[in-house]
Amino acid sequence: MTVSDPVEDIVATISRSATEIRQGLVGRRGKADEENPSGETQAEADVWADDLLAERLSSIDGVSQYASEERAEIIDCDDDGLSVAVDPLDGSSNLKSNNTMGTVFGIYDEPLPAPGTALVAAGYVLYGPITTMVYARDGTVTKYELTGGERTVVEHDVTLPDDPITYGFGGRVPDWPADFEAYVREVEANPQHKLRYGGAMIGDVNQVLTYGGIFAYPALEDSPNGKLRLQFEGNPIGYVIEAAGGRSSNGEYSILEVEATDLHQRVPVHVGNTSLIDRLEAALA
Ligand code: FDP
Repeated sequence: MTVSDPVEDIVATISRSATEIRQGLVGRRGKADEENPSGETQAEADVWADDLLAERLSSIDGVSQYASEERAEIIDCDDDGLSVAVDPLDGSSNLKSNNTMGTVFGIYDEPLPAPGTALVAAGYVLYGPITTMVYARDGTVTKYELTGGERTVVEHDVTLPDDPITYGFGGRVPDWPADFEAYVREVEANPQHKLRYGGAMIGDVNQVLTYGGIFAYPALEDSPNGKLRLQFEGNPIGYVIEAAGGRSSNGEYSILEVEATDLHQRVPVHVGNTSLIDRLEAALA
């Protein structure tokens, strides 16, 4: 008898849906007439991918809640069990220019909003030249290629390379606080470091996971919590990077330790090699 594993059911559903989501982007690159709960204009594809994932994930046995960056309210399901938080199309501004985007997910064993310490698994799909999935569970990160509903392991036990290479920082430079800007100048001064910034968190984080380095969407002068959302972006990415041997930080301590007070709350996000995040926290102290 096979024992059901709701975490695996959720991940399998997202990986099967990813090929469809990718194909469904064609013809859905325009703007929807709506704003998301954070006040950003939604793309048609944002709304469509959210509806598709909401329907499929909320009907899985063992899922008690579905929440997404694209909808104000949590969907409460009949079952007791896990809460799934999704950013259906992270970096959807890149639809217009046809650049990389992704789907981010976090699976929590507490009702939302929940801290990152309640995550039991998290990961993301990257719609690059190849569709890949990176998924962390029990301290191990695995990378897959996704084709036509199939998920094939391409790397077991993914870890951050020891020598960091890439860096990418969001927000307008004039809006960066002075201590963060001074830290960036220090990172840039290292001749081994290269700028890689594509404007979709998930693409930029995937560069860091591949080459080592740091990605941040920091606190800004007029938005002290930055732009990215704790439940849908900060926590899942922090969980993946920490499982891969790196660190996450809100500028002071692990993102996973940040108190969750609101479903759509924002958090400054810094993730990458331990040496770079330790130095960042010292620079911002
Ligand atoms: P997008 O608005 O295109 O969905 O949180 C979403 C996000 O993209 C991140 O993926 C990305 O890192 C960031 O916003 C880019 O923000 P800017 O528009 O400020 O560059």
